[in-house]
Amino acid sequence: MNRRSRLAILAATSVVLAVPSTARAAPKLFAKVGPGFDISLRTATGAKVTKLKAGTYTIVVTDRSGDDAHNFHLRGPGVNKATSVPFVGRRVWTVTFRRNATYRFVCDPHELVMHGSFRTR
Ligand SMILES: [Cu+2]
Repeated sequence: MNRRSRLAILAATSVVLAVPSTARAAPKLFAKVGPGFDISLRTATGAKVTKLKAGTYTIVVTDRSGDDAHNFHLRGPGVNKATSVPFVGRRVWTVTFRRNATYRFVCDPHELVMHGSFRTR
């Protein structure tokens, strides 16, 4: 094997190694607002999110507020995403939570009674 083909093999190997062998889909969280004055963020098993590992998550937002005029607004370091108040339906967000931070979710028109938060580590 000459030097050039050895280099070509090395280059090809590097490209393969650059792709993580354990690439996984981002964990899913489920955000809900409405009907009524309920707002929540839960894991796939239905547990309320109070603590979370920093990282990238897929958030499935279900906004069923309709005539009650609610929205779902998630904010914190590096994150600021919201549905609009008239919106009814489903949105899928990809968000990255930083370490050692507090994230809050609220319904903007009723922030005092419709809110929640969690910490990351
Ligand atoms: Cu509201």
